[in-house]
Formats: sequence, C-alpha cells, structure tokens
Amino acid sequence: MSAEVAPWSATAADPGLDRLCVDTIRVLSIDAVQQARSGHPGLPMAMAPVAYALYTRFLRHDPADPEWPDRDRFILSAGHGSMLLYSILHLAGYDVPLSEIRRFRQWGSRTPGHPEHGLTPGVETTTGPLGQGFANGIGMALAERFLRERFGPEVVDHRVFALCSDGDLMEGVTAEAASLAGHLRLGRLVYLYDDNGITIDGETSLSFATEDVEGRFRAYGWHTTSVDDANDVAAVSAAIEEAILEEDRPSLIRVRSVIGYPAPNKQGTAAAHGAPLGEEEVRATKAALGWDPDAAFVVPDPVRRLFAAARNRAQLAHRLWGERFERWSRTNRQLAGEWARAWNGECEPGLATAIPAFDPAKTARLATRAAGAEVMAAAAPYLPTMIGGSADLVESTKTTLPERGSFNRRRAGANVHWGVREHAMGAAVNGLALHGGIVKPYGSTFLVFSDYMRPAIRLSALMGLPVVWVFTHDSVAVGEDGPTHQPVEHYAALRAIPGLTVIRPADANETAEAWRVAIERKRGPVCLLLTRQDLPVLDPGFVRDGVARGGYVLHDSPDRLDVVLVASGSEVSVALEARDRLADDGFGARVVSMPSWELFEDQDEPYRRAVLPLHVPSVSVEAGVRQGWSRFVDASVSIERFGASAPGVEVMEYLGISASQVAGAARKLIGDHHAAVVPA
Ligand SMILES: Cc1ncc(C[n+]2csc(CCOP(=O)(O)OP(=O)(O)O)c2C)c(N)n1
Ligand SMILES: [Mg+2]
Repeated sequence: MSAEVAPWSATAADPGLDRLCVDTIRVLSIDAVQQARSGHPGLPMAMAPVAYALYTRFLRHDPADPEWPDRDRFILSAGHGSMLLYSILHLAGYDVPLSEIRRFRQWGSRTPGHPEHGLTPGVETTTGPLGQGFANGIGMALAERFLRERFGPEVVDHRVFALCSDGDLMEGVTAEAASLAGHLRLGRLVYLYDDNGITIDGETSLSFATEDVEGRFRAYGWHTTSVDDANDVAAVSAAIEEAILEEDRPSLIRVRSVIGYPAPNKQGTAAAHGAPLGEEEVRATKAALGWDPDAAFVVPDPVRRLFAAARNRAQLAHRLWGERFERWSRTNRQLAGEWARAWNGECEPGLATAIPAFDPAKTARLATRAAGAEVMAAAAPYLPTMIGGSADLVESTKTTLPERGSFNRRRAGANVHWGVREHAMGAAVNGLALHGGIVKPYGSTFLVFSDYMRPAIRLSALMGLPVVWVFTHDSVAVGEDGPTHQPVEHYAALRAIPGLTVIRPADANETAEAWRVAIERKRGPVCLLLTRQDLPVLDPGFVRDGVARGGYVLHDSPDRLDVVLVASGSEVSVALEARDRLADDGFGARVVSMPSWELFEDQDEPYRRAVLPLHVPSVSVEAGVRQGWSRFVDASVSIERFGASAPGVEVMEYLGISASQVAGAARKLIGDHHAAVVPA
C-alpha cells in the first residue's frame, strides 16, 4: 500500500486543459501581487505547473478537512512565493476565497505576505525565513515514520512534499537537515527544487551556480532526478511519481525553470523576484497567454471543473481512510484511545501523580539537569508519542526517554540523535509539532548554543507550537570550559521572544513542576533552563504550585520586611544565603523565587503585588545581564560581561554572584530607600 501512487497519475492528462489551469494560477498570482502593489510574482509564475501537477495528481488531502491526520503535507519552503500557495489552495477548494486573494498582504487577510500556519487553511507551516520549511519537513517525516510504526500503516501512511528555492538550498539549516534525512533514509520526502539560476542579487553565477546541488544531495544519501523544463507537466508528473515510488531514500527533484515566465520583459531576471510586474507587464503577460488584458482574478469554468474533480478524488482517499480508521479503532481500542489523546495534545491519564517530588532529607543537592532526567523517566510512560533528543550532548543534557530506543534507519525509536545540528534540530522539532500526534516533541543542547537555533525557536513561538526546548549548562557556573560555553545574555535574549515561556527552576522540585507546566501546555513553546552544577534541594511543600505562577514567596520575613530578593535558578540558593546574612544584621528579607517572567506576568495584579509589594525595595539576583529586570525590581546583582575559564564556583564568586554581594547590594538599597523616605 505504501508505495502505491495515486490512481489519477500522469497518463490521463489533457495538455490544453493543463495549460489553462497552470495559466490560471499564474494570472491569479500576478493579479494579486499587482493589486497589493507588493509581493513576489516570479516564483508563482514559473512553478505554477509543479504546484498544479502536485495538487491535482498526487497530493492526498481534503480541502474540507485540512487537519485530516493522514493527509500528505505540502510545504512551500520558499515562502516568498506565497501567492502560488494561495492560488492553488483557492482552486483546490480550501477556504481561501477570491475575496481573500484580492486582499493579498492586507491587514487581517488570510493571505499574508508569507504563509502563516494557523491563519490560512492548508498552510502547513510558517515559511519565509529560507531553509526553515525545508527542515520542518524532516521533522514531519520523522513524525510520520514514528506514528506509522506505533499505530500501523492502515492509519498512518503519508508523505511530505516541499518546494524549495536556491535560497533554501544555500542556507546552512538545509544542509544540516538534508544530511540527517539522508542518514535516516526518510524515504517519504519528495522535495522539488526550483532551479532558476536567479536570486535577489541577480544570477546565481554570483554566488552559487558552481555547486552541483544534485551531487551534494546524492552524497547526503538522497535520490535525485531532474526535469529540464518546469512547463513540461508530464515530465514533472513523471519525476514526482518516480520520487514517490522511491521509498528508501528522500528525493530531490531539480526542476529547471525561468523565473517570471512568461512575462515578456521580466522573465528570467531578478526583477521578477520580489516586485509587482507593473500594469503594463501584467497586460503584456496576459496577452502572451491569450488572456483578456482587461480582466483580472478570472478562473475559467473548465479550470473550476477540473479542480472539482481532483477534489472529489482527493476526498475519496480521505473517505477510504475513514473506513479503515473505523475498523482499526474497533480492533485496537486501547491504541485508538491513545491516538485520540495524542492528536489532542494530551498525555495518558495518571501523569499528574507520576511526576516525582524530591525530598531534601534524602537528596540534599542535585543538578537540575539530573532532576530533569528523573522527571522525564517518570513521565515517559504517560507520553507514548514523545520524541526528541539532543544535538550530540545527550550525556550532558541528560534528556533521554529510557527504554524507548533510538530513531535509526530500521526502527523509529523515540530518541532522535540529531547530531551536531542545532539549527536543523530546532526546525525539525517544530516539524514534529506541526505534524501533530507527537506529544511532546523536544530538543536539547547547552544554553549557549541556543543561539545556533534561535530562528527555529522564534518560529516555534510565532506559530504557538507546543514544543519543549531543554537548555542545560545554564550559567557561567559551567566553569572551566570558559566564556564560549558560558551564557550571560541568553536569559534576556530568550525572554525577548514574544510567546516563548522561559522557565529557570531553582532546584529539583521546581524542575519537576517546570516539566509539568511544559507537558500540560497545549499551545506555545516552553524553554527549560537547567544547571550543570548541583543545587540544594528545596522543601517540595514550599515549591507547590509556585512554578506555575512564575514567581512566588519562597521564604518570607513576617515580622519585618526591609527588602525583597528576587532570584531565578541557581541564584535562588544564593539569595537564601544572603537573607540569612541580612537577618544577622537585623534586616528582614523576603526571598522570591522567580523561575518564569512570562508565567508571573500572566498572574493577576493582586497576586503580583502580594509577591512584590510596591513600597518595599527589591533586588534581583541572576547570573546574567540585568536587561529587563527593572520591570520588577529596583536594583540588580547581575553579570554585565562575558565569563571566564576557571572552576565554576570561583567564576560565580569573581563575577559577583555571591551571598555577600547580594547582602551588600540589599543593605545599600535599604539605606537609599530609607534616606529617600525619611529625609535626613
Ligand atoms: C533566511 C533568509 N534570508 C534572506 C531572506 C530574503 N530573501 C527572500 S527570497 C531570497 C532569495 C531569492 O532567491 P531564491 O531563493 O532563488 O528565490 P527566487 O528569486 O528564485 O524565487 C532572499 C535572500 C529570507 N527570506 N530568508
Ligand atoms: Mg532562485
């Protein structure tokens, strides 16, 4: 069944009607770009035949149910060609009416400049940053294989198609992702490469043309073919069919095209890439195609009829799947329950009580990365479709799903070895989430290397994907490896990303609660920042639901409150020590643990005020730049420089992250405050 090609493949075509359909995509696209006075006409014009062949002959999808779990996925990785996608989605029967095509790139439209997941039905992922879509598809293919192995080929049996451009193939993330896909033999990938010899700066002879792209992909372990002329719908179809039948290796089809074809003056030039053709050139193009230059947004009746027929065939595949699914559900009741929960983003019942608490009497000190490992092991049985892994640092980040095996060529285990490919890991984890059915996808590395995957983290937030990023070695306390491995600006950099929930737990018990938040969250990414070094274990009774609220009073000073010390992660224990020193001097200090700004800011004003009272001076303590802390506190103990190579304890001390520094800063603040309130 898996190698079966759609029964409506290449042979039955009517070249004249094909041409009319292809030209309809072209004309819709250039009309929309022209009306918007902005956009990218060149790619949609040139690649219209490819999208046409794919959507009418091969793609198993259902425009009436864009979320059908077993649909084929299509990714327009070259997101600048968004009008190609909107035109084909409109014609295929998705809820993208002509009125939305006319509002291309306008406020509130379903047709934004670059495709956005969650906004437009039929858009599988947000693309635009070149290379991301390419690598998202690798994650989708991993998900497909994993779920096929778990639930069976009766219910999981689909492919990932993508269209990518020169820019996509030049990006490093693509190289990382392609290398992994070739290694793992992800044979359900069918990627079409728009080889047009043009990028924004001009011809690819400037920067790329020497590269043998097919040769490179063959070296990665891909199957490659080429088509000499994108306009040859039969040849394009034959190449797609061949690629579908090749199940052993991922496929790259190089399609030679002329950007902006058939605009008489602009085709084949960079001028067709990213600006409207202009009224005159639009008219000339329509004339060249034999269309009425005075008419716009026209869809001829025979085109509507052809797409309606294609839609019926596509929906038939969905109906047949539905029947198989019914039978399968009846005979696999337990798996069917798991399936429903997985596609709903839920874990198995019982997780809530399975998450461990750590008793300080038994374990006095534990690194939060080690606590994380225990929590993952305890939670794993309740997360049967969890997949993820580390970028060659699994020994260090301690993120594994015990007894669930490795994902390799032969077996889709839950532990993916991403290799030293942080950026592709990020984009592929996004792809796992976009695919659906995977609860929870995650990726991990050292916090300092989150920089290598920031574009993917940003997109996880932009798309609201329920993924987990686990970053360990979260401060200068990593020590000897030195400043290259010691994050200082990273907390601020991650908190700057809207929609990303950053949690930096103070101990093992906060780590358990942080994982709970991450697992239970159905929307939006959560980032866990964990330590390499051991930290004192706090009383789990004190931690309670504090982590879920982002910040809470860990230790109060009920009789006398002079200052509030607000700390995150490993600095919470520093603040606790400082509190004792202040108490020795007769000052009352409250210690607030603030593992997550975002969760704290979600709390109502009375709660936030109860934790951080308005008229009590406050000091933050965190082993990183102070940027942003002023929204909560009056002063900061922070690190405003890069770290240094030395034992971690010494680095912390030298850089001022110590109880004495904190107590000193607090004393000064109390003095200043007093001076301001009670003038001398
Ligand atoms: C990561 C990233 N860098 C830069 C850009 C800006 N950009 C958009 S398209 C493009 C290159 C255009 O060339 P190609 O990918 O071959 O597309 P074509 O013009 O052939 O359609 C660039 C640099 C981007 N979208 N993403
Ligand atoms: Mg190009």
